[in-house]
Amino acid sequence: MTEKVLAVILGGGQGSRLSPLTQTRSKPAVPIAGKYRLVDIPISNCLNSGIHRMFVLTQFNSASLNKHIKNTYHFSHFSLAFVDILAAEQTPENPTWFQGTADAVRQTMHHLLNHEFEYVLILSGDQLYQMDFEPMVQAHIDAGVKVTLATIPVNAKDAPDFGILKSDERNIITSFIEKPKTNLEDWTSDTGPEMHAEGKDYLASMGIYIFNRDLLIKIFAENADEKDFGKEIIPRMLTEHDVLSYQYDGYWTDIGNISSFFEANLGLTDDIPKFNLFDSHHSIFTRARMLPPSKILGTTLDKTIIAEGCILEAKSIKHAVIGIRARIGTGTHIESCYIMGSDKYQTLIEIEEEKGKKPLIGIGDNCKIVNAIIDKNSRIGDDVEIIGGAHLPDGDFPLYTVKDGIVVVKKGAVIPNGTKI
Ligand code: ADQ
Ligand code: ADP
Repeated sequence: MTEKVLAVILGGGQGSRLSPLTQTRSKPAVPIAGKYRLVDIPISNCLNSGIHRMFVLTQFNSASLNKHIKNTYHFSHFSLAFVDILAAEQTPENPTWFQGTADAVRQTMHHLLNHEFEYVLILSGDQLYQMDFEPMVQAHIDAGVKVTLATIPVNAKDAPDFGILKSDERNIITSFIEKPKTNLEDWTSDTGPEMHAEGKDYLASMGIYIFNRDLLIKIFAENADEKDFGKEIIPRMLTEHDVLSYQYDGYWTDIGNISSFFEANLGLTDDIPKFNLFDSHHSIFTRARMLPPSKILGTTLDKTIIAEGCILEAKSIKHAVIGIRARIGTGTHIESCYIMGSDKYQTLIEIEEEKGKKPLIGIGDNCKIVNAIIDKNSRIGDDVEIIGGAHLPDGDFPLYTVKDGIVVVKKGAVIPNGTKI
């Protein structure tokens, strides 16, 4: 696998769907599950599948992404392994940013071609799943095809958000439509009895592709105006080649917008989470930070995961993900929240100096926070109420954004004592 496959992780376009989390950082650097970043998921899946050479394509490069990759993924000098970030570059031939998923790969192809490989595995950067890519590569080789798509059964509600396809008895795709809005009934497939029982009658593209090296070079040479895999390249491939559908039946979810990101994070607190961080065969890797163990004083905790280095004095924390170095003051209630934590601790001297002048980093005393994402390094004062829910209309404000009833407090925001949202 290591020598045959090169992975390309699509790190995100404008990132507007995950805004404001992507206002100051690139999408792959968005913190997830208390201590990881989005990019750790596809990278870990590759490493667990024996794929050790990866490019992360990103629209804009951020200090945090570089630092995270540089500090996390260290390989032996004697191995071929690497994780390299390729940010959209302006060159005389390419005066613009990446115009779409295929354009991103096209514009960085010259970097890929410096390496030896037979297959390119193209992955999205905003999906939560633990998939072994080896059987998919093997199925691609065994079928003798030049393009393979990973596919997954979905229900009628989700189908309009995906590329939907139909395939024949050899799993060769016979038709494909990107995000169908009408005539869904024409697109049902035989997804198997278990999937039908769950109402998952449609076969969706997971946005995960394998291309043979030569074919990818040819595609880009011949069709310079095609910018997107789902909209343009895949539909055309069907007319020219056998394209294999590799059906995956494990847990997989897109986390490209605020509500799916929020649900996926809170889903980690389920009794048996669908995305299992405790599975040693599918470890998710991240930066080893050498943080102290979390300290909890007088807090009632329920259905909560807590990362390292936190100081929690809250009254209660229920159904929540608490990220690294989070500090939560006495008398505070937290429910259904993702608190990302912070990048540093304040020193005792800083705390003394700032006390009474501005809220400290973290969440103050006697607050009530429900249905919210609190981005890193924010300072939430005392007696603050942030109550998200269906009653709140969507909107973007200087300190926070509301999307689908979820309040997202922006990175580094200072929320004064007594604020009510
Ligand atoms: P979408 O997820 O809607 O559909 P898209 O927005 O093109 O597709 O993004 C795919 C991935 O590429 C995402 O991780 C995104 O962040 C990244 N990306 C997008 N534009 C980029 C750019 N300019 N530079 C770098 N990265 C970029 C696709 C397929 C569907 C399929 C779904 C499954 O088109 O057919 O069903 O994925 O999620
Ligand atoms: P993120 O994408 O996590 O929100 P950044 O781009 O700010 O954040 O980078 C985060 C990294 O920068 C962290 O790993 C942390 O070490 C460092 N960092 C950020 N802010 C500070 C700070 N105020 N003091 C020290 N280090 C910081």
